[in-house]
Amino acid sequence: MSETFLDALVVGAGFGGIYQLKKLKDQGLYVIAIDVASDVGGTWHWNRYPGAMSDTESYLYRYSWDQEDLKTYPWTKHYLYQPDILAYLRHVTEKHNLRQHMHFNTELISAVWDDSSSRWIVETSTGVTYKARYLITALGLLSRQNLPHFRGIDDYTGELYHTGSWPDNVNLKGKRVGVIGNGSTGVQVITAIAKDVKQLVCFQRNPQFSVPSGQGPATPEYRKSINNDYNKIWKDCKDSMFGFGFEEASRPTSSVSEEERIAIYEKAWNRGGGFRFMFETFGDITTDVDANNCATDFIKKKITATVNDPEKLQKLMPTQLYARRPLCDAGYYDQFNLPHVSIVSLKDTPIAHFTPTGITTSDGTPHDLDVVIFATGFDAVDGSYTRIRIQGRNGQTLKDHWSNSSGPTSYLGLTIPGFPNMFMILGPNGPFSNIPPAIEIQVDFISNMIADAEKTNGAGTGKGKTVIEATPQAEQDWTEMCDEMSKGSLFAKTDSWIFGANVEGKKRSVLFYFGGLKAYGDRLKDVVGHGYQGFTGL
Ligand code: NA7
Repeated sequence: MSETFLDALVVGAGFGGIYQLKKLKDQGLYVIAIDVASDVGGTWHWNRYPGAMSDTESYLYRYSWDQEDLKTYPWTKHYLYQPDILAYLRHVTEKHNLRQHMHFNTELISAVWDDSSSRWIVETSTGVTYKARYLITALGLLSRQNLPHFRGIDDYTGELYHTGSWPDNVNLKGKRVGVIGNGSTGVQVITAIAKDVKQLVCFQRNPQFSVPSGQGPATPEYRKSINNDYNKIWKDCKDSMFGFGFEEASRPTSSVSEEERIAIYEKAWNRGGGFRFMFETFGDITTDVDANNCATDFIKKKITATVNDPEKLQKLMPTQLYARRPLCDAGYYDQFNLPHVSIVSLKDTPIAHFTPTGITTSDGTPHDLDVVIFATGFDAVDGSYTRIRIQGRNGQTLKDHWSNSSGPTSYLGLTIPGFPNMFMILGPNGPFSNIPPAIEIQVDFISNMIADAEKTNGAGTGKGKTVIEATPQAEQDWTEMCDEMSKGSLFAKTDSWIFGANVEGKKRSVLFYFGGLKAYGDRLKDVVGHGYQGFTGL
């Protein structure tokens, strides 16, 4: 048991935590980052399943602030696989000497605000208590696994994995494998393992739309052109809605002839990229049902042209709007032409129960399986928070605070009244966009705010009493605006983690700010320009 007094504690050593740690170190604060994992990486430490890949293009799935690194750090494909991203994050950690300020295998057990000392008292699994003036949580959007319970699951004697905590050295070769779930993860894992396994049974609740990823080698010429343009690329990225590095279309679907429309879809299909297909072709796919239908007609024809078996085709054919997180793949639908790959529609025959040897569906069919893979996603966004005890003023926990409102709330996706000096990276109602640039915008804001607060206290003295807190009104206004903004989006009309509608018993509510990255960044500048509007203590 020991106590460590800190200026700031960063919780999490993924993309957000690494950058936050660096910023506050550079500002002269005494700061430590902790992580339950044994090393850096966050999401990319845990999600080691076969085929795990970021579908943000390589040149933008990184930090923008190290110019030298941007131009020299090697990448050879248009998208990065999990090992590439992990290697990159380790490299950044080493290059900037951050590891010495990180404590791994350290789980946050509770964080309690102490009014008398104006510090967060953070208990950890190692027995060390941190007493920090600032608490910055970089817990990740997608870190708490969704593990649905099925009857008899404890009796199952085969191997069982969730993709979000994939162990090393899993061998699927020659085995009978079942995969539950077909979101981004399921599509990636199914595509990656299909050829190697003896039998693959895909348990699918709702078919989704997936387009080709366009993964492939990035030529030296391509890399050179990116390098020459990086300043503009990052500016354009942060000035865009979604931050994926392309110009988002504004033209409505109906503004072009049918022939032209098909040509635009076809071009996007051949180029590849889920975000590109959804946001680079037409500006109204996710806001207008007719536009959405035009896009889905096109994708459905592609699925039909790919899948040979009429029964499999019928099961794979989506019936909902194209308004979940867009998916892309490296030949997902093709895998179903392999005779040993089958699909079970859980809409028709739900999982009845597990048995010692596999899964039995409601029609009584036993599926004998050596391995079952849960690609069932995450209790996203607020799920990362409600699993731990974070207690603010007056003994109120974050869980209480959120259960008293219509859902998880925040001011700017960053702070919550009653939880002073606590800042969330990617908290509820932060921007719906490519993650690394959103993280940078938030970390820069938090760091500047802390720097401004420290000016009156003297950095590193550990004696500061600055207490920054969002006002309840600011939280309410932000939440109402996020709610209102989301109503125009078709994403709100489909059930997915983006609205908390994927986990049994979870309240459906808005979890993102849908105004886009630029508007979000502008709003933060505005808040600063108005003397930290919506905050007290500065
Ligand atoms: P997702 O996108 O939430 O997908 C989870 C999948 O698991 C999806 O197909 C779900 O079906 C399915 N699921 C969830 N619960 C069940 C139960 N109880 N029974 C059967 N099937 C179930 O998670 P991912 O990991 O794929 O992706 C999450 C994000 O990570 C992704 O958006 C990227 O940003 C990275 P459903 O469609 O809900 O019917």
